[in-house]
This record gives sequence, C-alpha cells and structure tokens, in this order.
Amino acid sequence: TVLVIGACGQLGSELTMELRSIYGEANVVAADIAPPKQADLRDSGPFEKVDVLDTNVLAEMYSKYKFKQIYHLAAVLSATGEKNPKFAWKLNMDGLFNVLDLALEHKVGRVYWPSSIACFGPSTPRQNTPQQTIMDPNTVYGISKQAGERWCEYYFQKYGLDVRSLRYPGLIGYKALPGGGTTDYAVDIYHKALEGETFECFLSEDTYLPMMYMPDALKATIDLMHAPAEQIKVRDSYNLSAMSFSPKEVAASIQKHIPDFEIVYKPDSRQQIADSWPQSIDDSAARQDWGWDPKYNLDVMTEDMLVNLKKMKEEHAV
Ligand code: VAH
Repeated sequence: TVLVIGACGQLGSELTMELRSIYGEANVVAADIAPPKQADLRDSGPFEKVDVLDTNVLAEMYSKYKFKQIYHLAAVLSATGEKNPKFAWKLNMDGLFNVLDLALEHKVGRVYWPSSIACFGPSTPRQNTPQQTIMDPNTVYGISKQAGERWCEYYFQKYGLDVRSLRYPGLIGYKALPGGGTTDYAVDIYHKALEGETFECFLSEDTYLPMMYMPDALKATIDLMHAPAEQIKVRDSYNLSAMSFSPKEVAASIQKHIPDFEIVYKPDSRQQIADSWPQSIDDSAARQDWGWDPKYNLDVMTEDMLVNLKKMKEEHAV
C-alpha cells in the first residue's frame, strides 16, 4: 500500500491517480485535510481525513494500512507562506518530521518529499543553477524546503531511511488548480484565455521562471521512486527542469491558438519572490543518475492545455 499525504492538491491529485494506475486503486490511500472535490479522485480509491500535524492519526493510518511507501506532499506554498510565516514553518517542518519519524519507526520502504526551486535565493547563480550552490532562500516556504532537504539527507545518512526528493519548478496542469504559489499565473492564464477574458498577470512580462508540464513532473517522480537505491546519488534533493519561460512568451504561445487573447501586467508582492528564484536550472545530475528526460516544451504544453481545458469546460457545461 502507498499513502499520499496532500492527495487533493495540484500535484497530489494527479500523482494519486497515476499511482493508482500503477499499483491498483485500492492500494493507494489518498490522505488530506479535506475530502477530494474531483470525482475521479474521490471515486477511484480509499480516502482518509489526515492532518499531518496529528501524530495519533498518522499512527492509526499505519496500523490500518501498513503502507510500504509514503508520498508527503502537504505544504503551505510560497505566496501563502508569506502571509502566515509561523504556520507555514510549522506545517512544512513538523509535518515532515512526523512523516520521517513514522517511516523510521515502521520501516516504511520509501518516502518521497518535494522540494522546490524556492530553496534557492537572491545570491544563487540564476542561469543554469547548479545542483550544489549557494542557497539563501528569503521566503518561509523556501527556508522550509532548504531545511527539509537537510533533514531528509540526515535521516538517510544517520538512519538509512530511503527518502527521495525533487526540486520542482513551477508545475502546470489542467486537472487541478494550484494553491498559493508564485507560479500559479501560468495555470490561470489558460483558463482566462479560454473564457475570452483579458488576463491580469501578477508578474512582469519578462519574469523568466523554470516551469514543467504535469505529465513530465509525474514521470520524474515515479522514475525517481522506482530507480534502484544505488542509483540515487543525491540525497538532499535533485534539481529538475524542463523549460523556462516568461508571461510574455506563454501569452504568445496561447495567441497562436486564440489570436485575440489579451494580457495586462500588474505585478504584486509575488514579483519579489519570483525575482529571488533562478531563471534556469542545471538538472544534469538527474539526467545522469536516473535518466531524467523531459518531453514537453511550451508550445506542446499550450496545445495540450487548451485542448483538455476546453473538453473539461464543455463536459461541465453539459
Ligand atoms: C510555488 N508552485 O509557487 C510552487 C513552487 C517553484 C514554485 O514551489 O510556491
């Protein structure tokens, strides 16, 4: 059995469905603070209401399911974290400790925990950011990712826990909305384009950020977790990348399909967060160690996003 904590989030909802297609629906337990809204997630396998800060509930989950793997995705993201710094630190760090300790106590075979390009900061080299480099994150979310990476490596080195991690770029998908991130504009822009609305972008037009289409992110996560342990040389968190683009470029990519789509730029507090992150990532370690090889570029993603969002809107409209 596999436990997915944060299964109703942007990544969690798609990763749970992917894991269910691999391990069988009954063998992947979706856990989150509230039940899933998506019908396919809700109807395809077991759901448990879990607050990752409640160690008693986590212990009950283990005795009920005896899971062999845990994907711990529950966290407060960058923009929301800046509004509630202390809670973001508590949820992101105590949640991770609870999962690492549960896994250690019950000898859970493999643990997955996501880091992010947010672990880098203003002094980090912004082009082709190396796997090992300066890290001075200045968001609570980024600090929690930097600290979390150090603790994952510690649990591996000191206790032999097989915990694995990826530094995700911004993730884009059509099945679930993101929650409280700085890269969320890159999902919302597609919805607004299809609704024929002018898109108000909260980042300036030339804000380059590393990004990835959800199918690539899912494949990277599964490939990392299925790789033999001896291939995993990086035990804090692997750099991971597929493309980088700016709001101006994604708008232009959309206009190839929807010529009269319009965008206006109204940078807000998230601009400072984006300006502290890398613009492109060197993910050669992931490529060498476990064969990382992304498939989607901006135009292919745009086509797939618009086709699938249109289909979903027509189905819901019926
Ligand atoms: C965020 N989507 O914006 C997340 C992610 C790299 C960005 O960590 O906070």
